[in-house]
Amino acid sequence: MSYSERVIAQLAERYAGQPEFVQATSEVLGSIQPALDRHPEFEEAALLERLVEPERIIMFRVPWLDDAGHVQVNRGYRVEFNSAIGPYKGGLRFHPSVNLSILKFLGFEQIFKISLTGLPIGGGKGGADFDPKGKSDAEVMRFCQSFMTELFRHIGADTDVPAGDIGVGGREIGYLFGQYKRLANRYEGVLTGKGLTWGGSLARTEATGYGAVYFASDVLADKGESLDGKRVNITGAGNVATYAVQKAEQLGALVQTVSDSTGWVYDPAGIDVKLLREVKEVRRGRISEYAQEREGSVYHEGAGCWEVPCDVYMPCATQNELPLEGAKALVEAGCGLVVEGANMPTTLKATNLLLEKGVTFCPGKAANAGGVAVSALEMSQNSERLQWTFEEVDERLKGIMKSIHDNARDAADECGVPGNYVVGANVAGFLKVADAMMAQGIV
Ligand code: NDP
Ligand code: 2IT
Repeated sequence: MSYSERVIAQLAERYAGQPEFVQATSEVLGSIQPALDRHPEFEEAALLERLVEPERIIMFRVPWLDDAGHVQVNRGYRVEFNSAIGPYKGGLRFHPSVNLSILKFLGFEQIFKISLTGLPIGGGKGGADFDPKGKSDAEVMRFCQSFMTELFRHIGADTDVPAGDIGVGGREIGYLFGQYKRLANRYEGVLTGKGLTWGGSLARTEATGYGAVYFASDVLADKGESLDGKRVNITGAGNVATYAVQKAEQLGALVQTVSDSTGWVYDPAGIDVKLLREVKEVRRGRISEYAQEREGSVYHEGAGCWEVPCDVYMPCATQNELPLEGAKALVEAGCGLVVEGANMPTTLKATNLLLEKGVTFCPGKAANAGGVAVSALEMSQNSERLQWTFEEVDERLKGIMKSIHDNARDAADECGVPGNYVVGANVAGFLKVADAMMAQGIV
């Protein structure tokens, strides 16, 4: 048994109750053996055994009062996974499905994603099993204040810098920041994704979606192609999906689909971003409202964006949303490129099928790194108390995505698996963290 296989087996046994965490760790460890072969010293230092255990996990009670005056209680978490290359950094997710398995998988992915950006930050993730859907602004505010009342003692601009993720956008970051400032009596860049009048960075809202599309463009450019005229299917209708749609359309693509947790929309004329933002960002409505208001578009219940033939598929909603049957449909319809905007949206079986059939597959830890990269740029702007222009941030984002792409491509070549961005991203991300951990001793 190889070193990575042994650690994967230990994890599967120890964390049998944490399937998403086992999935994410198996995917990474299962692809870095070529790098481990070149570095036998890693095994002697039990590097993988240390890498898969979070440095610290904080779990706490979040009590709050709903509008009817009833007491509600949720579970809050922060997984401070790895600080080898900088302060913990990663989003907060508010969704009823949140549990330790999901946050550990997200925190683990975050370590390598951040390493790939080349920026000096570490990996973490947090959140709560709170559902912001259907709650009033006042309820969301009371929840955020209670959540931060515990979290504030564990975070800081040089310690741990949370941001948004599913269910946490500008509104939630505002309430969280307000409560942090009140408790800590410090105005510092402790959260990213802040509003533009109080320390936020231009282009942070757009960064993840734009970055994923820049990554797709970089992959296509290597093949002498571009997004111009390509049929693109996007899933999700939140922060990542919306700005992926916008950038893909700006680059000449026809974006045919978007979705939410209730259903999906096919719009043969191309998704109207203005209407999408009105329905999702302003009204916080359902995607079915888009279809009701947009002539020629069709609404379907459930999941199924893969049913519409496309050239490029970009899952931008949530983990394991693209199952094997979806991957089969994509292959049969001739889709050549899958770019993950979400974290681990493709199941392991679906990923393996796509790779086997020669579909170019870009894993989230490379393709969606634009969000956290611009978060790190927001931290830089906060430190120097300046705000850069949209164009400056966007140019840096493009440059970072290109360098992630090139590093992942080159690492895949070095491992003898050209075009395999899964191996390339995992190896390139891993080696930098491993080097830092080795230098810092057994900690
Ligand atoms: P949002 O909350 O803005 O949007 C999430 C979207 O995904 C919504 O359309 C939501 O539908 C859908 N969704 C959520 N959960 C499920 C589910 N269980 N089944 C089906 N659909 C679901 O989140 P983001 O756009 O910020 O995040 C999307 C993905 O991108 C996540 O995987 C996140 O981790 C990842 N990501 C986000 C980054 C960021 O900067 N925001 C950075 C990098 C990655 P509904 O409204 O019906 O719940
Ligand atoms: O998954 C992610 O990279 C995010 N949710 C963004 C994290 C961040 O710190 O901006």
